Amino acid sequence: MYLDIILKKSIEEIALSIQEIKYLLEQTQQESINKIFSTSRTLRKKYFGEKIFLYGFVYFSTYCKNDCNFCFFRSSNTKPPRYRKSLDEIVVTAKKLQNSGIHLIDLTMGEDMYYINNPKKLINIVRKVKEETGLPIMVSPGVIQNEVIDELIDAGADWYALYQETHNKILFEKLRVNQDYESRLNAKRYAQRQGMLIEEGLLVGAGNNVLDIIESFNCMKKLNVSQIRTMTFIPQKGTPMENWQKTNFLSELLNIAVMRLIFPNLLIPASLDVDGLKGLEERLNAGANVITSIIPPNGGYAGVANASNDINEGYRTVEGIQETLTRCGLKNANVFEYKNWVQNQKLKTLMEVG
Ligand code: SAM
Ligand code: MD0
Ligand code: SF4
Repeated sequence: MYLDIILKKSIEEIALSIQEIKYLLEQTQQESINKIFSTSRTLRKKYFGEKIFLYGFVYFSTYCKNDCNFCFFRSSNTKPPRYRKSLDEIVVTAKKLQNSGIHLIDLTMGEDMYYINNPKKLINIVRKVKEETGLPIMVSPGVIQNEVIDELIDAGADWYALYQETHNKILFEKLRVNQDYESRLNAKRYAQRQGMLIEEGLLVGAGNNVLDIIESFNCMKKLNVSQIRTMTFIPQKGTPMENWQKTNFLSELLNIAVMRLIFPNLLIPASLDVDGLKGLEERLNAGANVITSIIPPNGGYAGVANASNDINEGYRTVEGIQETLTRCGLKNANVFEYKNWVQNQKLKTLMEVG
């Protein structure tokens, strides 16, 4: 059977053709999908054992100058909670997350003019969180100047997360209105050459078709990224895409699994932001090995795709996810294992990108 041949090639880590990847992404029969997921789990196990990495999410400013059509926090939306947390609050939150057992702090903001005009303030947040926690840090500040990237690295940032959403330029312009495709890519490339790890991300259910997705996988390969994600578009109140047809999560799940087949040794998140705790098990079973968007309850912090879902209930916490991990036969990694992975990946990437 064609599917079995493709999966055997994957297990042997032989590169798949475009036709083969397309075939995988187009599967609709549960039996075939289960086989793909099971192969993906086998490859995850080969590289990561039962260990899952955990990322704390600190959305410290929800102000944004951009007007992405898919995003709740786009500048012209009047509905989202707008806040800008103080340095002290951010540090306290990061410590709280650290004590709960996460392995990385993801410091995320909208493209907030306050920080764009005062990059020192952003750099200071990173420096302080690094000093106080010693944890690996990811920054997700949107597109920033090269000089700011340099200083963020100096302050202790390890990762730069910046998602293209699509690698179809026409669709990019529809989603990230008035933003430059190449500048976004170049910011990632620059950060990587300076020694940061980079994360690339795809949005599905907002216009990407199967061929676009395959093109994205190609670009991820060329970019030599270390973490890759797919999130399903969640329609947001008060935005132009508010009434967009809501899709199920099958395409995201298949993407997670197929990304694992193509990039078996990379980090692939299951985001709690898309479908909360209830969606975690299926994302882990599809082959994800990182859980992102762990948010402390009652801190007044928002998520991105699901701004408030499951947060104050305490479901998006290290404690909240344990039952699911156990059910999946998985466990929390420890922070040394994560730091090691990051260190090795930095060396490997620097050698490859020269
Ligand atoms: N403002 C920065 C930026 O855009 O790069 C950092 C925020 S980043 C965490 C926002 C990411 O969340 C987007 O790149 C997108 O992939 C995802 N996202 C935003 N709105 C979403 C939605 N409605 N549904 C699913 N994912 C969404
Ligand atoms: C997440 N809401 O992990 C976060 C966000 C930004 N680096 C990550 C999209 O789902
Ligand atoms: Fe702003 Fe990021 Fe939302 Fe776009 S995705 S509107 S840049 S917060």
